[in-house]
Amino acid sequence: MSAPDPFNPSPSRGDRFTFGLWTIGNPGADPFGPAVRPRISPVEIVEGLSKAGAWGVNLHDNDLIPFGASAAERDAKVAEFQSALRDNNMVVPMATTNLFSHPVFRDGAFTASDAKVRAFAVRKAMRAIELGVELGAGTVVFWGGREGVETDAARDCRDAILWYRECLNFLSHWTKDQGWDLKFALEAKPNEPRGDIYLPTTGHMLHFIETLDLPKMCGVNPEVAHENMPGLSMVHAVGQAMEAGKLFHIDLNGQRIGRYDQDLRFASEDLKGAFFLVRLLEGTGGYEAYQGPLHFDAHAYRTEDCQGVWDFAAGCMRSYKILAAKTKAFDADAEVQEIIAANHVDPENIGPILGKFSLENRDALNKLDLDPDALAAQGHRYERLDQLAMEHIMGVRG
Ligand code: DIG
Ligand code: MN
Ligand code: MN
Repeated sequence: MSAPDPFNPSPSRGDRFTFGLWTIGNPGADPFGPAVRPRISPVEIVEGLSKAGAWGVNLHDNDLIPFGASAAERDAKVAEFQSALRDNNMVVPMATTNLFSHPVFRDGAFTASDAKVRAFAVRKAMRAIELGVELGAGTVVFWGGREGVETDAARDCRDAILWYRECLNFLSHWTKDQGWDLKFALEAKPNEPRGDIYLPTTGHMLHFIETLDLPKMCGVNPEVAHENMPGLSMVHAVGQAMEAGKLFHIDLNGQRIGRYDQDLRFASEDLKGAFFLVRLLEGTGGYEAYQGPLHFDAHAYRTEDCQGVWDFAAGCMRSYKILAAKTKAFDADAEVQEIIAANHVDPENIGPILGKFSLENRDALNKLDLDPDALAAQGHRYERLDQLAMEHIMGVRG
């Protein structure tokens, strides 16, 4: 008989948790060994996630429709999937295209040097977007897993960026021409499976979006593992995306810095990073909360059987909810508020002077009495503040 659960954050539809068919359906193969468990089918995934309290499922086209399937096979698969969604009160918030498995994409998809491959990739994406719309998806993610090189002798990276832009522009205009109000969310990753992947971080994607014909319909889909692999902060990537109004989707998982893309259970590695990420998403620190799907792009350890896969899914959602409660307590903690307030000071209302240049503000700035030695002597009590955060995370302060 297990001990009573001191924290029972059972997930529900209102939490907006989603998983990809490819995550729960991952049979545990890796580059060094074959599948270790049966592949859980899309219908069983819908049923199991609904029971577990998730809100929806996401998919690549080929997670549901085998590559090269006939129109009749496609329609039958879609019909079966749609009835499972209805029967289990589940939705499909996001759809994406597999532009990385088939050997046709061995030299890239939107950035392949062969224009025929780029055309094939765009056409495949169009079919996947049609599938997404049919399933009710509002967001289309683009992860360019093969958009890269092992040798820069292959092509000038400026050609690759130009072709990437052309393909996304074509798809954006086509989507608008279809009358669909969809969001495109671009997902960055620095490498793997390519030696270097173009547009390797969320920051690169945020700039690239501004060079597109229809930047308003494009945002980002940052992934914890992909920002952490090169040692970058997911919190800062997501914060910058939110500040720009471009956090259209998010891939939550766990990752150890400097390793291959582990796609581990959410918060199972960098717990402190997960705490501050959840704080951003929940908006407990003051800014508006993220309203989109909370998607777990992760998979269970290869050691697991099918029950272990469901343990993995429950763990992702449970850890998110536990951290959400902890960030709420942290930001409601009077001592936390006191230390933060003591550092965010502007008794002489200098902010507006810096907020907008004018000759008047220039003169006001020059007149300010600023003593660098007095300012330098100021301590910030971040040791105590971070200890408070850690004690909330460790569960000794609540
Ligand atoms: C990998 O992180 C990628 C693919 O799984 C998928 O295209 C995308 C959607 O979340 N993430
Ligand atoms: Mn990943
Ligand atoms: Mn991802």
